[in-house]
Amino acid sequence: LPAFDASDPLGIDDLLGDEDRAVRDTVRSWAADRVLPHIAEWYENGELPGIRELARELGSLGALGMPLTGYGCAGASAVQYGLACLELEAADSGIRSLVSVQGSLAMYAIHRFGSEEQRQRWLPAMAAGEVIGCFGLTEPDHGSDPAGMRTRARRDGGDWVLTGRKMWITNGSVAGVAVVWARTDEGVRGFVVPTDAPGFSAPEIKHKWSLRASVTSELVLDEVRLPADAVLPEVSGLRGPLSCLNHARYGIVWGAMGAARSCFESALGYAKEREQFGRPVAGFQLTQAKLADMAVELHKGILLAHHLGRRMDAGRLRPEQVSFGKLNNVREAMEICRTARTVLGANGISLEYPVMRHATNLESVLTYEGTVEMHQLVLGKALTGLDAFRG
Ligand code: TGC
Ligand code: FAD
Repeated sequence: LPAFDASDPLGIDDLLGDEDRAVRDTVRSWAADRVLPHIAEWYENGELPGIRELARELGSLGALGMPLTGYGCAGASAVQYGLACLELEAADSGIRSLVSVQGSLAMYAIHRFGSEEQRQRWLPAMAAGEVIGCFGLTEPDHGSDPAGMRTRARRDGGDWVLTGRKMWITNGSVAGVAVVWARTDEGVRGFVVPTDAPGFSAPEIKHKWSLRASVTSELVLDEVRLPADAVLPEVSGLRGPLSCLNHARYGIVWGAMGAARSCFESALGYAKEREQFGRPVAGFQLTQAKLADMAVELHKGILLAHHLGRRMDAGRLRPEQVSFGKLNNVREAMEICRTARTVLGANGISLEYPVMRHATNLESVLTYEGTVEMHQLVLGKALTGLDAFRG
């Protein structure tokens, strides 16, 4: 029998091929080199300095729009994209967010629903990380229920004119292009908005106590005039943005386990070193129970992510299954981080260790891309056939 591997107790590595391992190891070593030495400082300062350089490096790695094909994208498998998300979020959720929004939301929207001209214009530069994208769906008064959005696009001669506000938009202030969803006379439509368009501004949201190493912004659209071909031609209705969300949520299923792995490793290492009552705290049964439970949920979660990845690669992944994964893995990741925090005692609250940073990040991850309650209700509807969203 192979030896027991504390970092892979279920032998999940056996599910990977050589290329999968190469993707995982490349992203892991990039994050170790470019993110981990600085992340505590960035987090403390509430900034992501050098975001444009980081984006270009992520582009060189092929991490932007990774599973998309053509237009400079890597054409990787869904499993490989997932492995990359896990490694990036093991460094920090903010870095995975940058990649999710760029690839799974902004680029995916243009790739799937855009015209050939839109794809040619934006995707190669976005895949290279030369242009950063953002995705504006949420509004100040409409988060979980985007069907109520107020941002409006009206036709004026051959042009579109957009007016409204989007809120909590990742990458907003640094984006060169925004995919903005707006109400029109023909239902909800997506618009590709160059951020230098007159009337567009993206003030950064400050005072966040989560996702501090991530740019989060408001988008203000004040009579932004766009040409007729700014609309994404291939979709109308909420199916457009919600299809993009499936892909970003899928990345989070993996990513959350990265944050959890980092916390587990931190707790295990600490418990073996830290002595109390004359012995390592890892030797106490109560600590071992915590470590065992954390390992069980961590590796179950990774296995679930693999399963969903294989379904996505086979073209058989249903949105309800993505909800299943996001609901479970983010919730369990939070539990793992909180338990890890207790194992580290007072040091658990220090930025010297990654645990509290991951735990506070996961508060956002639990809410964005559909709150935990939305995913419970998606599953509840699938299980019962009854829609509990509206009264
Ligand atoms: P409903 O009536 O059920 O559906 C409307 C239309 O959409 C279709 N649809 C989907 N299509 C693809 N994938 C899905 N997951 C879909 N869910 C629904 C549906 O078939 C229908 O199509 P059609 O053609 O028949 O019209 O919609 P509803 O109004 O009842 O809402 C359902 C609900 C609540 C699940 C949905 O609104 C929802 O998911 N709300 C949560 C909103 C959300 O997740 N926002 C995320 C914003 S982006 C973000 O957070 C980025 S953070 C990124 C980062 O930094 O990492
Ligand atoms: P609300 O919808 O107001 O919900 C408040 C509470 O009520 C939640 O607990 C919710 O689950 C619950 N609730 C609502 N309706 C029901 C119901 N029917 N039944 C039971 N409970 C219900 N959005 C973007 O479009 N693009 C981005 O790039 C983006 N990035 C983000 C980055 C960060 C750091 C954060 C924190 C958010 C980001 N978001 C983004 C917004 C995010 O998607 C929304 O916050 C999320 O969808 C929830 O919306 P809300 O905050 O308005 O909460």
